[in-house]
Amino acid sequence: MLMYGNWRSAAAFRVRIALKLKGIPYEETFIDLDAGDQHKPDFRAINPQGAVPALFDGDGPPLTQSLAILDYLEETKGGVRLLPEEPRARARARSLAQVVACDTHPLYVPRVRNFLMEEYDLPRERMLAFLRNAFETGLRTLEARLSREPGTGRFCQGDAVSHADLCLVSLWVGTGIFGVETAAYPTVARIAAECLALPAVAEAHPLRQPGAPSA
Ligand SMILES: N[C@@H](CCC(=O)N[C@@H](CS)C(=O)NCC(=O)O)C(=O)O
Repeated sequence: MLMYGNWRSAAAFRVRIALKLKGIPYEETFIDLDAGDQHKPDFRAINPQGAVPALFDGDGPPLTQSLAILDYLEETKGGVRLLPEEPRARARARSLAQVVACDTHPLYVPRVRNFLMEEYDLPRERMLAFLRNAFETGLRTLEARLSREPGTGRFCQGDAVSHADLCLVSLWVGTGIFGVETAAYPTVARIAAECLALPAVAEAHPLRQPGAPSA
């Protein structure tokens, strides 16, 4: 498989973890989002949205949108299962995943950050305040749910890793990258630590990818 990604991309991180957990070999081509490579015609031909990840599996057209890719891998590949069988547990794992991937992450991607600074003349500090509010809103929701709902176990849904954890840890790592305060989210922190202790997650970590800064 060939994935177009970026070291810092939370969405690419989620897919990278799933590929590693399932033992699927892949290569990654890095798209420099800071340099605007996502807007170049060559990449727009792959994903007209101008966003990573995009994943090629064999000769078919590229797969895009991390949650759709995670579902595709779950439905077509063997290896570790990343969604529970039981329908309610599965719905809960997906619901937690969507809190991150649908309602939180879209608020701090480069196109939004750049738009705020370029179109609204927001100084960088105010843009970062917007970004941190997005993180905090998502983290508060996760903390409230994970600390109270009986479905929570070692991981977000019971004791097995699921799409919810891939999303949670992708958000968590972003708190370090963007300097978001995390003391108020102990349950999220505990589950993120469980995820980061897994070799597949550690190998997929943004800071371990080519192009990443050393810390
Ligand atoms: N909902 C999409 C988000 C994709 C996305 O926005 N990726 C970011 C990096 S995490 C990106 O490539 N952004 C480019 C830009 O905003 O210009 C997914 O989960 O795959």
